[in-house]
Amino acid sequence: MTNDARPPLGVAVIGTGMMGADHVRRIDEVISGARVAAVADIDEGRAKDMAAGIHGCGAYADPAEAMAAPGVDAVLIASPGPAHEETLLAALARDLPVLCEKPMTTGSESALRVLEAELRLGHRRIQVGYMRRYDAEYLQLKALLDSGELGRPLMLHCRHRNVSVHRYFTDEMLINDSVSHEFDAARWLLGQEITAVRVLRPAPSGHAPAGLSDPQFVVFETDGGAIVDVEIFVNSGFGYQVQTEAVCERGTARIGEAHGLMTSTAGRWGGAIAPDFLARFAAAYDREVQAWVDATRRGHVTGPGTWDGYAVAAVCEAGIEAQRTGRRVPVRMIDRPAFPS
Ligand code: ISE
Repeated sequence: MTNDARPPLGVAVIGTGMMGADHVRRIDEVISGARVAAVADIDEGRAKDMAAGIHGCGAYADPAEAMAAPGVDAVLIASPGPAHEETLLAALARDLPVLCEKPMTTGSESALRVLEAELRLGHRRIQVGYMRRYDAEYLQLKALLDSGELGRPLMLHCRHRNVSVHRYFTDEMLINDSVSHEFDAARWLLGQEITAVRVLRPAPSGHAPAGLSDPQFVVFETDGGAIVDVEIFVNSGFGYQVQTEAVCERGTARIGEAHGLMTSTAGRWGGAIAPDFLARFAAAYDREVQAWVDATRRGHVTGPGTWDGYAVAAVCEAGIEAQRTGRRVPVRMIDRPAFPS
């Protein structure tokens, strides 16, 4: 509880699928300083069902109507990626602060249009939902690397494993939906931009759906001379694991080992592996949305922004070309513009 006398931030949540519904619950039940003022979903019935349980919450099929609804001060976008550009541009036209789930948009050209619209507005408005930046272990690793205690980071070894994905999951989605997290996290951890990407593919697992090459091994270079490798395995079958090891000049550091409760019984020892990203990153999502609400109420944007959304989109494009051609593909992106704070 806080003694904050200011009215809560009224949030319009756009998209009430798995992620949107989780954020509605989070704003309604977990975090402070905000309330769900409106929800929008292409399936209006679903929006109505969600709004029914929340005092003073309107339900809409059209995101623009939800953004214009009474009491809306800010927008959380959790609709499918292809719908993001239109909603983001509409939010900027209304000068509303936004937290947008990744991907910011699908493709670097549309990401650039959003970035330029924000630059024209003259102040930052958009935060992109790269929640790993709010995970306690990622924050510890970032602080350690920034402190210089281990010397210069030379390499990151990353593993990203899901239990399973739906059968329509494609090779491109493996880059855009999954490895995009490591693209952002590596840029943030190292404070460097990614310059080239390569993708290697072992013979696919027998559990991979037809047409999907799973697992894959993505290797990328940065402008600071570091190398990052990512094993992406989206049908691992056993749990959700996200791990990173940083190899530095004077030592190494690892996160994501999930040393929670350990039991020893019946001749075995062990713990549990999270089933999915909502469970594994629950605290990170809570911290992310709380930080966004707090910063927004102070009139700031503090998290990853449109430059990060654009840079990751450009790296994803190089990654998809590398997947298709088997070659090392340089990342093509504009120079970073001067951003208003
Ligand atoms: C999903 O879209 C996510 O964002 C998850 O964090 C990631 O682990 C998963 O592979 C993606 O499909």
